[in-house]
Amino acid sequence: MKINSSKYIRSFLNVISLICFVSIVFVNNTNAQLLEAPFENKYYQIKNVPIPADIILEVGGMVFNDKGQLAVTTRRGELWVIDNPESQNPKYTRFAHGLHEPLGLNWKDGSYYLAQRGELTKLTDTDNDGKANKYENIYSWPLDGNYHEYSYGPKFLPDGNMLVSLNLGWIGKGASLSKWRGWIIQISPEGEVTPIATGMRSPAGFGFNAAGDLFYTENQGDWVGSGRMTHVEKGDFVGNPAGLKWSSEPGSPVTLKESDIDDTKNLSLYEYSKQLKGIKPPSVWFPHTLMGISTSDLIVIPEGFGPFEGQLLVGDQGHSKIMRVFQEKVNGVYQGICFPFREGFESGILRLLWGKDKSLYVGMTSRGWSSTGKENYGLQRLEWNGKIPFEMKTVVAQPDGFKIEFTEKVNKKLAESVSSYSITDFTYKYHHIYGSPTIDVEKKNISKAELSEDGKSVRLYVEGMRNGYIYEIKSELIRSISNQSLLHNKGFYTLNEIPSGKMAEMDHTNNSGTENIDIISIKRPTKMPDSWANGPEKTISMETKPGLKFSLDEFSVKAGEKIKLVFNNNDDMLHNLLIVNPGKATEIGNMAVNLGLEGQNKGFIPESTEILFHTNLMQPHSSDAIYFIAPEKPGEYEYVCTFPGHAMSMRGIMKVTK
Ligand SMILES: [Cu+2]
Repeated sequence: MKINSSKYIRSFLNVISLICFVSIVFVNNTNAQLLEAPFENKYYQIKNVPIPADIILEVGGMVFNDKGQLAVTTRRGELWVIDNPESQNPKYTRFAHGLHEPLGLNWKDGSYYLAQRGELTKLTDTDNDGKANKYENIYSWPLDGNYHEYSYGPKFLPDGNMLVSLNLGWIGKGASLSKWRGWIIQISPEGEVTPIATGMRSPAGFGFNAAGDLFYTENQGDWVGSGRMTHVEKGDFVGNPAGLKWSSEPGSPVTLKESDIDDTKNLSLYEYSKQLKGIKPPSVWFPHTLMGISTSDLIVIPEGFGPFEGQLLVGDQGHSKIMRVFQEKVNGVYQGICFPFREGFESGILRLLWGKDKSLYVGMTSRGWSSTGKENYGLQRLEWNGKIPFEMKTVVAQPDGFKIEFTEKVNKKLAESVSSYSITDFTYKYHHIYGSPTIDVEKKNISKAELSEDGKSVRLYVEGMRNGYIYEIKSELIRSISNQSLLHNKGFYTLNEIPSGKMAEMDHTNNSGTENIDIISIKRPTKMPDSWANGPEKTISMETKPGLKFSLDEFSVKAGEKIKLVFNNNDDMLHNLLIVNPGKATEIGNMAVNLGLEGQNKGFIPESTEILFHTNLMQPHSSDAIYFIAPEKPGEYEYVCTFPGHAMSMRGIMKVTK
């Protein structure tokens, strides 16, 4: 194995200290997020694949070899081969070790192929002893050593060439610190490289849809308002400008330069793509915290896994859940809708793979990244029991609305009542800032709902359809003819193209989102009161530390003391800090999650008298200072970050003493 040893060590140390998955680690520990699991379990059951106690199976890649054995690479650099993974007694054999965080695995013609951090490697067992003895370097790419330089793949193209996706590094923003970081590149079996597309930030999942077109999934971050998936074709630029650093290199099919990209302030990526040629907006957005928080693998649903053949399943690392995606092509452009599908997995989902028995293998890891599922790693299977869930099966765009197809016949009276539905559209800003509030939120008027003759589809007539917006489509009051409620009653449709004819006017002036989410509130006193002639009596300096924690677990103040609290968000994700009454952190955290679409605009600060003071919702590497008088009543007050998913771990105690 050819590895530049000094870089290897440097990078390895960074891995040990790594703080986050693709820089977004929004765990959601709220119980609210798991309410659907018992209902989903009536149709899709999660089964454990036993893992021996001495194996730390932090899944990075998974593939079945031609003997039907399940092969798994781990973030610890091992490759395990598992016999009978569907049984209660699977047999694990270590095939290789000493690999550098391989986050992908494939198999072809008797060899494994995997992306280590710095190279594409072929592993072969030439003497048939069950262990790799031939390590071939197919191609090495340079590494800076930054912890965030994850590498994924490979995926095979029909012609035998391979695709690898390369994460950006993170230096307070996404940065392409070495060549082709932020790109998907193609590598031939002989090691010849062809760059394909850039604009990737954290491309943990990529693969092909049923038609064989390439898609990749992206995680929220700088220039990326929310998780999303994008159809990738050669020459595309898909959003994060850091990788454009290399667009002038020989072989680059991308013509845009980094300097071509403006920080648009108020435009969505879609709107900007209409102004600047060469930008590819996503086919489907996964609204942040509403669908998931860190998008991972994508895989086509085969026949025999419910009524969704040909659709896609997409994993979410931080929410330990799987989403379902239906896409259509309008005017040659992909667009479609995402729905919740199955939550409640035991750790953070990174990899999805179909078994021969039509069960879905789910490979998981959350060390340093966190996830709703509490385990550090895991391997589970998802089985379908043959029962058809009552769901919105597909949603297709119409010139003036949508057509929803259900998996069963629906109650006609409810289906034809417009009040059974609600539709709201919105979008995200395209800017250098991490994430985005939802902007231009508009509740739509549904003028008519028509049930089809077969009783399974409803045509909704929606006024004011807007290209480039994300549509939250809820069918809360719909019932099947057997009076069932929908298993999931909402989805998010990304409308890139309104089909034929009628085109709604786009209004570029109505960008009402709050810039930088500067929360104006008397509970956020950022100016020292004039009466504090001698300044604060005590200054508390708070930062973050890895694992979704504040730097201080507790601090003490005296009742009535004049306090300056400085919160320096030295992390690579968004955080806030709220001081709340004793025992109220969990309740306030849940209220923040329930703000839904409005959450980010409000800085995830709910309205409650239990909140005493709070900071802004802080961008990475920014700080906020607040001035307040400590409560007169002694007690153990709490402070908590209410960014969805953080509240359970990111909290501490403010002891107020006499
Ligand atoms: Cu936080």
